[in-house]
Amino acid sequence: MNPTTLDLFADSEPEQQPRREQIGERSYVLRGFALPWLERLLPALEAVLAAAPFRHMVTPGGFTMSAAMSSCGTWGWTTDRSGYRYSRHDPQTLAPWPDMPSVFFELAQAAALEAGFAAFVPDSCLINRYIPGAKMSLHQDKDEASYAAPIVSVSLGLPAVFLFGGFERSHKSQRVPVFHGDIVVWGGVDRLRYHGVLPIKEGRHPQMGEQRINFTFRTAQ
Ligand code: MD3
Ligand code: FE
Repeated sequence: MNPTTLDLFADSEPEQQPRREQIGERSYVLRGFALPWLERLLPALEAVLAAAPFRHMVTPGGFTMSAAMSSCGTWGWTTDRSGYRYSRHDPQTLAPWPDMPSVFFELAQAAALEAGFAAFVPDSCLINRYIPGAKMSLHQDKDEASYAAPIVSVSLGLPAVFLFGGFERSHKSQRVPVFHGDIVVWGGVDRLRYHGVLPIKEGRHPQMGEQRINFTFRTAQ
């Protein structure tokens, strides 16, 4: 290689992984999208959890969910023996759910835009905490008043494998690994796809410790 050829490569960047992976017609994984936001996101998460601590909720069938949950925003998703619903109040404290921190809202809106969904206005953020062994069985998100808005999911801490299924529970699922800082966005024709989370493997994340935290942003009303 002569010096002229070297100069052509002098300011080239190392090869980069694609930052946006399409997993469905209108579903994307945005790798590492949340990382630059964490410095603002984590203190805001602490404040929400101080007002609305994680708790385990019970399904209508009487099973205790393995993921612990909290919420912020106008509407919090809850479940108990009488069913799944969105509520303005935390059933444990009887107080309104904490306001959605502006950094949560801005991150969710920026991620939706990156995936082609303009003007996403989430009014609900469900916060799920998984310890090793915790999982979420295959389900559809169907408790919202409209399915026009996308859903934005932010993963922090230990890695997980998402099951990304079809429109019937029996359809074969893709397995999509997600890591600290990744965001998954889906909407449009993919809005009602079955999905779930395989049991979290043992491990310790350097910043988040022995847990995975997921934010699920939705427009409930
Ligand atoms: C659907 N939580 O709380 S969404 C839920 O990791 C929930 O805690 C997940 O499902 C969690 O209702 C985050 C997972 C997900 C990922 C990709 C999908 C759902 C999807 C793609 C299409 C449809
Ligand atoms: Fe879901």
